[in-house]
Amino acid sequence: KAKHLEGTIGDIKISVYEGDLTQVTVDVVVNAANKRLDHAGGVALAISRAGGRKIQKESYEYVDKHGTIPIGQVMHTGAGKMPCQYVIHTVGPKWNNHGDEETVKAQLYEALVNVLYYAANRLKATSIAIPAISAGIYGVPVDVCAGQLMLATLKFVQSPPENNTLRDIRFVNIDDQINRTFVRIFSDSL
Ligand code: AR6
Repeated sequence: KAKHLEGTIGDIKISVYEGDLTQVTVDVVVNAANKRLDHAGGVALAISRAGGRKIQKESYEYVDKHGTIPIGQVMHTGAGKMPCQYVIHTVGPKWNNHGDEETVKAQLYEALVNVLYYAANRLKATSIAIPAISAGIYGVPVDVCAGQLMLATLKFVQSPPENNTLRDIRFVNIDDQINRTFVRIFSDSL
């Protein structure tokens, strides 16, 4: 089965591949955070370690000043020592806390829609790398996650903001099985 997928919709390239998000050379890397921006596990810990102390420090300063981040919302920090410029932190839903599958799906969709418009409008980013938000510790089934992230990407590429800068959207998964599921789900639309 394929491990790499690439397609173009309008003038935006979308790709899915296996890799370490902390090593990708893009403008923005997305973090699957919790509402306190406590980067203690999963991809959040990997990003926090790779970037250095600055990322956790800026994150706590933000929460001290503005409070916790609601599910589906976003903020950004610098990227420290990573090759990217910025980290957009978003809070995905937990699979078990809700019981309502449709709510979880809507929240995951909303999270990535917010990430993509924020990257384009606020950060004027040209490229972005995205993990399987909520599909690790938060327990959302990988196919459900991939489906919602695909729908959010389609929403963005079909109605990009005015003067859109974002041309390169990547889904980067460190886990081979998760990556293969993303390739399978995204191949329906790419
Ligand atoms: N590069 C790419 N993907 C990665 C990497 C990496 N370096 N490391 C892990 N993944 P998770 P969540 C994948 O658990 O479910 C944290 O503690 C991993 O295989 O990081 O949204 C936060 O602080 C999985 O597919 O995010 C929150 O408390 C995906 O990243 C909580 O976990 C997401 O898994 C958020 O849980």
